[in-house]
Amino acid sequence: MFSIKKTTGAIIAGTMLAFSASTVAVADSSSPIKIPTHNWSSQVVMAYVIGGIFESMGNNVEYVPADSQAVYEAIRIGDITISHEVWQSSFGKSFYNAMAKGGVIDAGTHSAPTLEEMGVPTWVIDKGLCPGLPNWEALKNCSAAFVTPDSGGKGRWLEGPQSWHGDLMPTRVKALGLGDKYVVKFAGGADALWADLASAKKEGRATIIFNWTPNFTDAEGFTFIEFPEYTDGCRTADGGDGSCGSPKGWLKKAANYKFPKTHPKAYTAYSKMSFSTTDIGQMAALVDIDKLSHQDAAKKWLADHKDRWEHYTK
Ligand code: TMO
Repeated sequence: MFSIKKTTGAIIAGTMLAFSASTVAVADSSSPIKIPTHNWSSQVVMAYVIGGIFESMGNNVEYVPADSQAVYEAIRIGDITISHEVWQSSFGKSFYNAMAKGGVIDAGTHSAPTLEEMGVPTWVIDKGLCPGLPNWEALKNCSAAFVTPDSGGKGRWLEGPQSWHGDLMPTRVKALGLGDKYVVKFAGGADALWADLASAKKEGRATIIFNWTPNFTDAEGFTFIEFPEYTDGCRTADGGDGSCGSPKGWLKKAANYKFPKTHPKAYTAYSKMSFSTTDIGQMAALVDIDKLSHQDAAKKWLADHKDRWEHYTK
């Protein structure tokens, strides 16, 4: 529109100044918006998707590999600008702890509901390898079906990397009275979960793994085990005995509190961004099924789904 600098005349300039301070958007800072990357596919692809959206608006971005729990403190102190996949079950506590200290803001919620839970490929149920699933109590009678060479004769729960949510699952196994029958093993990375799904299918072997939705596995048939319902405070970290499942949760977006001031246009777009179960499943599948790199997956997703994001930039 106009800038204060181009305005001549002291009285007009004064009027303009008062007016522009509250109503005319200032340009975004050219300093990079720092976006974290973690260790599961949709998060990394979405980092490049959101970075690509910011770049399309003229912003500079930088990608920072980060631990998925420590990232909230990094955002709080301004080392990282955003976290675009705040999964309630794994990260809700770290997010709210950082918010309570000051410096992190809630920038809204994606439309996708989430679940992060132990489960089985649906064919395990169809084949009757553990009758009574998905009710968790069925596990008491079929641990033998889940024995692996490294599980010491107990049924194995293949958990994700310990960085996601610490001892949540070993604690749950004990709290549910399953400790004599099951042992939790941590996967080195998400790829080890998908490799186990593939080999179990090939071998016709039952397996229990940690998984989540939205994910590429939504399309293939994966059934989450139904544990005793999550309630606020049921986990040991929140004072409970830990004998509960994961929440049917939200997926939020976090930001450093200065982001709306330093990059008002990018922040406005970010605050409007809302990805669906379909969007996020596609982002994961482009890497985990189609084997694209995260960057190429993001480029393809942005090119193929302009209708899903261009309106955020306007
Ligand atoms: C945070 N995660 C989606 C891996 O559960």
